Amino acid sequence: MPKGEIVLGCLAPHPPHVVYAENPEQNEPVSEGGWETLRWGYNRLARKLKSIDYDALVIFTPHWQTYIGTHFLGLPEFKSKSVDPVFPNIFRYNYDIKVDVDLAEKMREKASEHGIITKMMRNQDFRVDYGTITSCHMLNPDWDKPIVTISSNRNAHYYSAEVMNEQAAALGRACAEAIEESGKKVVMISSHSLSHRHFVTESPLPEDMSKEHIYNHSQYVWDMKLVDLMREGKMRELIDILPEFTEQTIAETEAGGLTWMMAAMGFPDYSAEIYGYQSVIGTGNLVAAWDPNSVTREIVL
Ligand code: 2X7
Ligand code: FE2
Repeated sequence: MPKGEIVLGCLAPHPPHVVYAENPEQNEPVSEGGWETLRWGYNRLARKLKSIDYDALVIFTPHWQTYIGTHFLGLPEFKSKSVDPVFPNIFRYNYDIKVDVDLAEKMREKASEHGIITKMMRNQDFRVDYGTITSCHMLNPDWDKPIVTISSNRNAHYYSAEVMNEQAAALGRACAEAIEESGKKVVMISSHSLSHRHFVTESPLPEDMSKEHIYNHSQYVWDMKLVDLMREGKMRELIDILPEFTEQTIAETEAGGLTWMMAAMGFPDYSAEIYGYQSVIGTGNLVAAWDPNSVTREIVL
């Protein structure tokens, strides 16, 4: 059997606003659009994914938080309605998700061998988080590939952002080994925003773009520093300064997703593809991808 490989890594933010703005049939609320810079970037990355041969999407999400170990979805199908607890007015999404349980089990096994506490989620009534649904919907609206969802163990809460970085990197290396042994072609997804200071009052019409703006200049400058490092292919340096970034911008990188994905991909030293950056309720959101194949790698923006 040929070795499995990671064929693409995606940074895929999950404000439910972008799904709301797309008006897919699965989501009950109806919008007049909004957040086009982010959505059009997502649409372009989704088109690239259509041109890539892969077996599964593996996603790490900050909105499935586990405090004892790292958990993996462990049943072939999860079907229910996901309601965002903060934004029930914009996200009530009917989902039917297929899981690559073999791959999930292999990742759990490898993580366990690396000393990480792990568990499979086998509760049929478990509600899949909106982070997973939003990022996967935007990258693959046809939902024609199975996924593996990995929870975020809250090391940053228990210990520090530095410990989070180390633990997430260990999990990333374990997942990369599992992918290699599985023989599968996998797309990795790190689902989160960058800087995360947000508005405390929602505008009467959520998609009123005259109200959407960056919340804090220092946070914006930090986000742009990260984008520069991504463009320059300095991912090891970026991950080294991530604890400081995370603390200063209360960023969603606190969950470990970006570190997990970069460690799994061997800390790329080539340029990331930048697809778009936009504020959603003041948070900084970047759509980006790392393509290990130099023939298909593009300068997008
Ligand atoms: O979870 C989120 C997020 N990360 C950013 C913006 C808005 C809502 O939800
Ligand atoms: Fe979030």
